[in-house]
Amino acid sequence: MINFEDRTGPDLGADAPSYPEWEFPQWLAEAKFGIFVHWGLYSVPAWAEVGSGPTAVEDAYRDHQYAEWYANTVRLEGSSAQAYQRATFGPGTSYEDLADAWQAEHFDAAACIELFRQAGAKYVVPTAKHHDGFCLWDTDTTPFNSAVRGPGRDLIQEFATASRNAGLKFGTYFSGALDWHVSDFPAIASDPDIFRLRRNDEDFARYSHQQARELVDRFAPDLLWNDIEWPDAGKSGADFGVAALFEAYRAAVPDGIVNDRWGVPSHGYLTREYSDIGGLDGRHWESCRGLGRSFGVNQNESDSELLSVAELVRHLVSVVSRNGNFLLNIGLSADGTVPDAYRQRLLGLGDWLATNGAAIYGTRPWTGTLTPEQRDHFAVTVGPDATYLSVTTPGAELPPAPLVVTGGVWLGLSKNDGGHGGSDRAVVVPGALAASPVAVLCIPHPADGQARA
Ligand code: FUL
Repeated sequence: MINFEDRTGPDLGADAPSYPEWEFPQWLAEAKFGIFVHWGLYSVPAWAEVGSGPTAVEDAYRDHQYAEWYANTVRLEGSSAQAYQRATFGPGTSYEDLADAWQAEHFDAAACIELFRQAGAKYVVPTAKHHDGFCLWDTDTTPFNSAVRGPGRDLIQEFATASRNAGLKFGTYFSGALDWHVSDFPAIASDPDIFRLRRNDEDFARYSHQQARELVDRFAPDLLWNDIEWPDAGKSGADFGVAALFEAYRAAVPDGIVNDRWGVPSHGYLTREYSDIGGLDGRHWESCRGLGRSFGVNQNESDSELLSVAELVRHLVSVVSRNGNFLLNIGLSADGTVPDAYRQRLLGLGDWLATNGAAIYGTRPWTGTLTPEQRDHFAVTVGPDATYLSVTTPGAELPPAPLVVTGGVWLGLSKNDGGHGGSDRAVVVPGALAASPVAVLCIPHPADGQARA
């Protein structure tokens, strides 16, 4: 998995531009949970392999599990996606021909955002342009966009308006340095290929800059979620560079924020995809993943391959307890609807958050000590008035054995110390917690109002 914070671009020495210091905005620190939306031409085939375990990198791309990578996967000789494309759409039909087959006929942005709001999300980040180069807004830069082809609508405008009407923050995903529409290069077959084969020239840097500026100028996104870095020619101080884009963005959205995938030495916050940041080192980060193993909807994924509601909740509390946000991806069907299996998970998570949201929103991580074993079973978050202990034991809703937590924060709870003694300890006994998908123990802070962690 690529860690983008390690990729800071060419050493430009004295010519390196200066970048703003990013402050993680209060709204995002409090939000904790957002919805990523991957939706595009790839939602028409909605097809990818469903993997069953680790695969060698060189094979992983031919059998890519990300349905949004379909345009690349079909170009890899011998891939099953290529066979599927020929069998389904006929020999000679290209990926880009699918632009006219994508109708989005049942897409109702307000209904879709209302579902995300019910799930408890506080921000929404749809793909404005993924690696296939198809733009979901009415851009002046290319006719390869959803207002001209396929749906005939400015989908990003619809998402932005609906999100803000529902009181949710709105961000945009943008594939900064990978665009298969404007670039004619061999199919990507490995992680190193991504950076070796992408375009880095000035023309392309100008193109990316113009598109990203349109997003900033037209939608003022609260969050700019860039992917696969930026073309190298745009990492200088040129007026079409990242630094100039950041400056314009700062001016347009003073409390906006960027992620870490720009390939320059400036990271708003760190991202992790299907992986986690283990310890607590005070940095803000965001975990993103789909319900299954793909971001784009994948017809080959069955219900049993998706996270259950309990697993979703466990992931959320675990990430939040380690200073992270959770950006849960929902792939929309080509017609613009949310698949039923996803809807069911979203509503289940929303039910849990409606009861237990105090353990999530506006909290900060507990800085006391849990042993590694305790960490396997519990996540602890601290709100203004109480500390929350969520039971995250996989496969079981209750801790397998009594747990003693030390550190003073449990003072208010030490009624049942199970013989362990000590007024600064609480013992949580199996059965003491109610088993809803993930049980939460609320430990009010002492009346003096002092948070204890
Ligand atoms: C990755 C992309 O290649 C995936 O398709 C997806 O968009 C994910 C969030 O970022 O880098």
